[in-house]
Amino acid sequence: MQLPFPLAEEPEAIAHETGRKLFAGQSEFVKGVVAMSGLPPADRMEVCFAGRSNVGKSSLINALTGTKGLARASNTPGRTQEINYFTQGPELYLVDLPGYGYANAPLAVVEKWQRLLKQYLSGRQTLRRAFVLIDTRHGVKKVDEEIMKLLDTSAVTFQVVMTKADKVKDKDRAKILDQVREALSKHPAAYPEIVLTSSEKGDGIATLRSIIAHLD
Ligand SMILES: Nc1nc2c(ncn2[C@@H]2O[C@H](COP(=O)(O)OP(=O)(O)O)[C@@H](O)[C@H]2O)c(=O)[nH]1
Ligand SMILES: [Mg+2]
Repeated sequence: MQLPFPLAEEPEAIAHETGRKLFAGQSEFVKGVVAMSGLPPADRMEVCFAGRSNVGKSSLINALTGTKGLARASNTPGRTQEINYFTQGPELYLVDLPGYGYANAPLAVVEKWQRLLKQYLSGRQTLRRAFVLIDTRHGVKKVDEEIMKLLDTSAVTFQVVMTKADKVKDKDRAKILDQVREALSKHPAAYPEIVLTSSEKGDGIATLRSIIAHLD
């Protein structure tokens, strides 16, 4: 019997090549968006990345695009509350959502970006999938639950990407994965497959590229 929410398998040669090709194109920072009116034209497909601050989101975007320092723009103070757009070749936008879980952010700031996030997730026609990043050391936290609920109500399919897999010993990983699976089982918008990655070692990067390249 197959466990629910299995780990994504490495792509076969052809699928691997499709992913490689898509990400061989150039990546550039386009803009940081603070309101729906600032979104670039919806002229290509896009995927977005969400996760708690420090989960490894910038590192993952850099690893996917093979562009060191690309997503650093989104780390500069003042950029953290923006929806940051990157091109990946001419056919794809990679969208870096604001990191959540800053315990000390003022309520007004939190509410403002939650409103924008809600509008974005439910209103962006070309958004194909959201990737929710979860730290392999920590599993799903309460703030992750909140974004998953938001994705459920926005009817945007989301897929969990485990980050920093290199920091967790094989024997400890199974327990965390089970906690994640348990959490995902409560979310109708969860895609039934988990991607295990390490931006540091490159694990799972080709898999994620291939997954993105095969979204329709
Ligand atoms: N060991 C390890 N560290 C990572 C990995 N990904 C990110 N980090 C580290 O985690 C910290 C936060 O990463 P960053 O990408 O800036 O997180 P963000 O706040 O989610 O954008 C940095 O010190 C990274 O070097 C990984 O795959 N393995
Ligand atoms: Mg970042």
